Amino acid sequence: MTVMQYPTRLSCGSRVLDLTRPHVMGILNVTPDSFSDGGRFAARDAALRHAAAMVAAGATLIDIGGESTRPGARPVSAVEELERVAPVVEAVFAELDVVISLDTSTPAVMREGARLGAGMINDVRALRRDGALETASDSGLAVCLMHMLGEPGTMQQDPYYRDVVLEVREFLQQRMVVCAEAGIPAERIVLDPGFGFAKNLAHNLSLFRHLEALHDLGRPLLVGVSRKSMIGQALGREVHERLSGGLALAALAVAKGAGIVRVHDVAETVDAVRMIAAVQSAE
Ligand code: 9MG
Repeated sequence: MTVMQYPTRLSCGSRVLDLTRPHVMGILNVTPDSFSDGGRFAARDAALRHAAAMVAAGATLIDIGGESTRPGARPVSAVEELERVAPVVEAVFAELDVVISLDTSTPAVMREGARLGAGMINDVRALRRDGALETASDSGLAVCLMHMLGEPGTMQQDPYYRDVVLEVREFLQQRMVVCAEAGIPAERIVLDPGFGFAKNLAHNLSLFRHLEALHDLGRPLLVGVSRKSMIGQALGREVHERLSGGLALAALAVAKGAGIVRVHDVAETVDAVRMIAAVQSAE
């Protein structure tokens, strides 16, 4: 089992994450197909109830996103994205003791989300949209930089790597350099290899097997594999049948030293992570 040597705290706005133990991040999608029945306030309240249930189940971060990153998803305007996430960020910050992670690449959403209480920016584009670096820098928040080639709409069209582990590592290292130049120090950064983003099954499996190769970048790792197609492809399972595969991968990620796992099924994942902690703290 892997014991990591990271700093023990990650400052996330007004809240702090204790990095001496692994964390479970609950996914809260606020796209129209998730909580839209019954109007704006009903949608906000339903999202808040779901967030509260995930926190009660042990999530210490909630990742709130208003733009789907699935292949082929319709792009949304900054205004639309903000209308979806802002009320939910505000309500979760007011009601729940949890770190709010904002799943966005959009500077206007980062700025307003930070004002409303978000503690982390989770950007699948690793701050490559115009203005994102400067906005994230000014926010003072923690930032999760994820690896992806291209855009979500087209990223799965024949992705190619000579050496996926090396290239993902180089990409993340390079983004850390760019971040440092923009005033985002390493202490604010979390790194994510981006499972399922511009990667086929062989890439995903190889990257997972060699996850430890990212540790010497010196930052906590976030792993998101919950219900993803790599599980479907490896096991021949539909989306609703991927819990066991997802739990196995979440447990393996934590055993390999990941600091945060991003999941839909919080209660089950928290049990798996706690079980690993129990073994790791034994004599
Ligand atoms: C938004 N989102 C979807 N999948 C993700 C993953 O694997 N990592 C991060 N950081 N964000 C993700």
